[in-house]
Amino acid sequence: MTKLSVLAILLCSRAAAIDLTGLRHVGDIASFVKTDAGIVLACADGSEVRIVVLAPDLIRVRAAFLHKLSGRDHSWAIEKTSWTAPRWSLSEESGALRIATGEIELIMHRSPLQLDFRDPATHRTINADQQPMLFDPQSGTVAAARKLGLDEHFYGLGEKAARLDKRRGEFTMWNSDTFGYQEGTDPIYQSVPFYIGWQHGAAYGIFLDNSYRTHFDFGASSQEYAAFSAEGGEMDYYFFQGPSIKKILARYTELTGRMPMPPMWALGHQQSRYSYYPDTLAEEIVRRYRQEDLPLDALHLDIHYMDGFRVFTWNPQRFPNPKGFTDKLRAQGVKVVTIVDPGIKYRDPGYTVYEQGAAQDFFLKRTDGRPYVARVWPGDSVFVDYTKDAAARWWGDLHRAYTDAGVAGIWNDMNEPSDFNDQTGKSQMDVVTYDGGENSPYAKNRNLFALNEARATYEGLHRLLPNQRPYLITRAGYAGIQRYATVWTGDNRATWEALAVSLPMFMGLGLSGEPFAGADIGGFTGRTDAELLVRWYEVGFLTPFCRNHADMTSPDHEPWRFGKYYEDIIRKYLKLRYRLLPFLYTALEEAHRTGMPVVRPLLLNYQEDEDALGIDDEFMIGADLLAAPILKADRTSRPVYLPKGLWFDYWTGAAQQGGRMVRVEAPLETVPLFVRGGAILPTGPDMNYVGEKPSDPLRFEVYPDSQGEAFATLYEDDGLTESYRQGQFRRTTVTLRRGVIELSAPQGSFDPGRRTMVFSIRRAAEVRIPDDGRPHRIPVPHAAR
Ligand code: MIG
Repeated sequence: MTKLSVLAILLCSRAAAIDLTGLRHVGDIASFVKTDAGIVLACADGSEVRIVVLAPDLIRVRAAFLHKLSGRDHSWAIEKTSWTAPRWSLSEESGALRIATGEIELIMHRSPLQLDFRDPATHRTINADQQPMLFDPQSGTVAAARKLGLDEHFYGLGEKAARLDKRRGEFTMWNSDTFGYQEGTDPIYQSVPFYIGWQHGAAYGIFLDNSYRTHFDFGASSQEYAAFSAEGGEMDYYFFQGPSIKKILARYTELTGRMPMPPMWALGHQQSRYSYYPDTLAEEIVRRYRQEDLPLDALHLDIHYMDGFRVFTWNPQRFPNPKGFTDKLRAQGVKVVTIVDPGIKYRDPGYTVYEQGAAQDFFLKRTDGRPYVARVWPGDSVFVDYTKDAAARWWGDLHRAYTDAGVAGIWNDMNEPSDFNDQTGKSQMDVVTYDGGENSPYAKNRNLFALNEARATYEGLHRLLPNQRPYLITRAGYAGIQRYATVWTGDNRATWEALAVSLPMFMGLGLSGEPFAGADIGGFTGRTDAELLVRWYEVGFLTPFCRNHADMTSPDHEPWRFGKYYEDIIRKYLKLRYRLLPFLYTALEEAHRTGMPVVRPLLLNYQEDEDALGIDDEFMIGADLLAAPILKADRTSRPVYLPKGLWFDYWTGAAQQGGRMVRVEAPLETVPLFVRGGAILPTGPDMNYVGEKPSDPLRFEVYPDSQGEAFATLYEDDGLTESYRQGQFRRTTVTLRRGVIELSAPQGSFDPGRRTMVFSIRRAAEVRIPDDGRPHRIPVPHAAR
């Protein structure tokens, strides 16, 4: 490649800063009408702005320019559409209207029309328009520019190959198949136009619910404003008042939905490659796992299991007996996940999937009525219009081909949708989506394609396997994807840089409502080496999705490929993951119930700590475990920032005070891990797959804080069915106070069976009691100090 073409590629992958010049400002407020839940502003230029108060800390702003808002108010992202309006008031001031809830004061300046979100107690601005909203009647662009604080920082935006703090960055949302992406490649697979602004310890959130190509500029083009824009559709955003990020996340996930509990085995270790076939080779991989005493819960079949890449088929030579194959694996505790791409082979005589879909008019078409024929693995292919209910249902039901064969999970790839003919989408702009009768343009629906595919798949799996939790993993998505699918970060590289950027990617996803994520361990494309693979596992053993995967042309990198020395270290971490499952599963249930992510930036747990703001080479699991992995070659120590409070080195048990940087030794076999003083980690026995053994003994590792106190909850359920929604779970709380451990009577009706509970208190002797479902007070022999 010439230097010039390398430069051209770099330039292309840079998002364009938002240029506000040439855009028109919305007109002044001419009149207004109060409604039940807000007000409608009629502007001098015919524009309409509708303000809706949804909750004391949540206000929606919708605007159409030069005309009124359209009647249909629908978004595929939104789960909760009906809110009970909180107490709020409307008043008129000189030159402005004022809405006040208990938590937000919104000043609407009349001329020019600018919105100013304030704290009702202090009347200080939280976030405000820097100029009136903007639009371009020709191109359809809509935009807003907000005053940029000198000390303002930005987080979120879902899956971005960028650092955690996005200040001075510029980002685009346009679902894209970005093989081998690197830090700075933008956009990539998913679009989640939601961000959190932080200033002086206080946070607010903005969700621009517009699925057109959107742009975010956090001070890249101006030191005066942060801007967001969309290349079409309405201005439609939600303003979330914090000041706590956790509170914003709780509201955001109330609005767009939370992750349902996946089966517990989804937390197990998974193995993939492009591709394992035939069946005997796949079986050999599993046999090797068991022989090597390495944990494994799932094996992924990539595209070569299919007959000519036709989705919902099996290659009769490679997998002559799919059910027999999945049974064989299941007997060893291994579940099979099959890849399902959206491209359906076009005009393929005898391929019933194509024939049925064509006969029922289920495929996407262009405005002139011709089918949209894309080029993907099967060659010429068509895509389903998942916004048609009947088509979505048909697609979901097609998964019988897998569930009948004992397949336990579905992996949705290529759903940007990727089209080898044109990855930019430019030549697809005339593709029409039904979209509730709107027949909306491709520009609006590309970013929604994967969300609707995932919805159809999730609902289909639910119908096919009633009362079982669907397990679905997707590459692309839009806000709300967490309601249906878990995610992985696509085609990363086998490089240290890719490992390093995966941390802020997980944290950004977590701060955007997507708690179940992971990256291809070892790196997808390129050649990993032993050291990189081991260090990758030292991150991956803690992420909800923990899967080793490799490209077709990449050398094998299963855990044993580099010899015993490295394999032993990987085994150590996989075993630790399985012992930590009670802790990880409890964190996952918290994410399901509250929207708090499993993988967290320090910032989330220590929001007011300015020193934690930009840290994205460390992460926390829930509130209690801090990991500071090695992200560079040849390093055997690193500085670690520990937030204020007492911290225990997980390996040595040594306690030290945080609020400072410490240097920590980290030879290849050691990832620096710290437990927060005051935490209790529930752990279980060694296992090679979820459910191999009962959680017996259940061991609580108690790390007292400087007052000698600690607290934890443990969540358990059957790990497989939907019965947890009917109260069949068990929540146990454990408290250490004044030298006594108090064990609550568990909540919920799930019965884990007889077992022993062990309490091991740092610097004290162990105590064992039977778990008889009753509350207990257990004196600690030598109270920890
Ligand atoms: O362009 O199915 O991200 O995980 O192995 C390759 C083959 C298509 C991309 C996925 C990758 C998968 C691969 N797919």
